Amino acid sequence: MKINVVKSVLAASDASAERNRSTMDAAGVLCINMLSAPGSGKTALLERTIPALEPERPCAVLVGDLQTTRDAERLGALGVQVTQINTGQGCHLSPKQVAEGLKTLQLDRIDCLFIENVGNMVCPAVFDLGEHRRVVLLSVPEGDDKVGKYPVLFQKADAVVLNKIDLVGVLDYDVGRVQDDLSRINTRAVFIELSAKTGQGLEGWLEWLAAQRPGG
Ligand SMILES: Nc1nc2c(ncn2[C@@H]2O[C@H](COP(=O)(O)OP(=O)(O)OP(=O)(O)O)[C@@H](O)[C@H]2O)c(=O)[nH]1
Ligand SMILES: [Mg+2]
Repeated sequence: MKINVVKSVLAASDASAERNRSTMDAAGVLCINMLSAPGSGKTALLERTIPALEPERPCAVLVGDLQTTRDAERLGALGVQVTQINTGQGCHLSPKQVAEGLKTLQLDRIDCLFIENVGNMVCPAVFDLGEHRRVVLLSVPEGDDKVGKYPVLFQKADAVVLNKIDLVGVLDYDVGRVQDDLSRINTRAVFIELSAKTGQGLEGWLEWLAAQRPGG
């Protein structure tokens, strides 16, 4: 009897992610995949983070958006290596796109690679890109119900960053509700509150980053 097996798209994708991880391990690069809804402040947080890490920990960024090089222009202004990946209609970055992106970077010149994923709370969650750490951003204007509504995004997070805390009072945001929902989904993730705009809480984020090493 002949049995046809269709191999999982995700299995092929995971193999590609492992190759990316090996490439970065060999270069001693820590890779952080940043995921969130559009506009949560991924680029704004990187604009704060990269100058705080450089030059001791040289950085690069792969940034995914459907169209435009706007984020690459913002991040390139920091003087670091940046490659924009335009996904066209794609709602997430794939490990193959990241592999192509890696070829454009001089990995031997960096310690830390940030991947800014396409803003989307659903699809990016299921794709391992070969990162060492996964950071999920939330932001106050999105509302305090999102962890409960989009649990898959948070399940594999190593850190959950609540951004735009400068707006907590204005928008009656219940941080306790978010932490409550998170405690039911992921007890491992560190929860960091900050404002990429004012810089409030940034030190907690930088301390967490400083403690991360590839493979560690
Ligand atoms: N009030 C406030 N606004 C912020 C903060 N962080 C970012 N913003 C604003 O939020 C908007 C979106 O920020 P981005 O950094 O572009 O968000 P993003 O997650 O990179 O967006 P995409 O790449 O489109 O998914 C910008 O207008 C920022 O100025 C913050 O801490 N407080
Ligand atoms: Mg962005």
